Amino acid sequence: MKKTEIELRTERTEWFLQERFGMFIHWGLYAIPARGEWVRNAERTSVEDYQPYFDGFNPEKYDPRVWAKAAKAAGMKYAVLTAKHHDGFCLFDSKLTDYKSTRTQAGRDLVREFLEAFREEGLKVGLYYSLIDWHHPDYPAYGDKIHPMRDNEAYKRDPATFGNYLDYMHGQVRELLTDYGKLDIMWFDFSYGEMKGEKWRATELMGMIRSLQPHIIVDNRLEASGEEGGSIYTQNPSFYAGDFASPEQIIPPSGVTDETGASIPWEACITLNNNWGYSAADKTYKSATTVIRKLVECVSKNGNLLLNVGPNAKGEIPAESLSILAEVGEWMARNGDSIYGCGQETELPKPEWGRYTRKGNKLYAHLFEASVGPVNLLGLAGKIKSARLLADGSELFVTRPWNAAMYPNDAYFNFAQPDSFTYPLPDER
Ligand code: FUL
Repeated sequence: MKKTEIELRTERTEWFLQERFGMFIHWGLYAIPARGEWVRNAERTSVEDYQPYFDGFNPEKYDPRVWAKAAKAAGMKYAVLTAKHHDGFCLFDSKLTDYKSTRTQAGRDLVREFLEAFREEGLKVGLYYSLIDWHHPDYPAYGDKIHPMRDNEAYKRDPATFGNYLDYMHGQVRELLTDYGKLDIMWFDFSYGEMKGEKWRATELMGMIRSLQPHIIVDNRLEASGEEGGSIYTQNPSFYAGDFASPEQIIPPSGVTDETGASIPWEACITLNNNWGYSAADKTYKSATTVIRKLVECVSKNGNLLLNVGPNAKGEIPAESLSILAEVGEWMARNGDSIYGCGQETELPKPEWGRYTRKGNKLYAHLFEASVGPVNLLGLAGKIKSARLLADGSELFVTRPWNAAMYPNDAYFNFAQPDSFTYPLPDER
């Protein structure tokens, strides 16, 4: 029998739901001005005034093997690089444009090198591709509410020529899916207002993608609009609605579900500071603890975390980011069992001290604070076979509350160190 779209999606996303943690990489010409990836739009820079960044692009320190090692050491299992962001600059050797890294001083196909290096480390690989293109002459007069580039001559042209842009965009996606081996994720960005779905010729595009790389998973932004931040899964099972929802800078309060309440694959993409692209001045880095808690929170709601780094103009991931990743990696090395292959615990009340993640009959308790008293395990009385500290395997003493008569269903333990614990439950429920 022919498989349904939902069944196919379930098959395609199986690895994705296991692996849970990936690296997002925003890199391009905007690393030179170092004021974030929207700089050209935010500062209303003309094509001509942006040209020096193309002319001066020479990331001598670019060694994606270093990036891949940092991602792997952080416990990440996949990575997504911006093959083209909104400024239109291509980090790959597209035959359809000269606005590409191979025509800069770098003279390198940055995407190809990224893919090779990350595959070499055993990571899955994805490419981000911007539907928006501020450089292409036929990228249109639509959408000026979101990116008012009207001062630019290119944006005053007849929108009828938009078809040329769509041919170009489809052609580049074809190149990426044909010339670069097996890709695991295609990450489109983004739809807005009326500009969604068939305005991108999405059915045709998805048809091509599925015929070239049937296993690839695609985000939902060919359809979910920018006003929604791509956050809202459209609940439309039409096949270009994508394989996973892509909430941005937010972890949805109760995960992402379809109209029946069933969990839908989702991935929160979150920055390490306040920018996607490199920003020299932005030092608002999250602590490793914050990052770990966000990861735990995502998994506790059946989601993934795609954590962003913005390499600089030389091609280096900022030192601040590297040190956070290293710290996250130390935690993952000890506690990764509570992340990989884990998902939501659906039956117990949400604990007041942190979060649960769950894998089969194992329940992982993530304490977000040092306990100064009993750690209450609501609803777990009589259900815990054994409890152990995940980091070193030592046993934890679980008992009934002193006022057990008042709380017949609950258990608790006393412990002073926040970390992850594992509780194998008596049987698979
Ligand atoms: C947004 C883009 O506009 C940002 O620059 C970034 O790429 C983020 C992941 O998606 O919609």
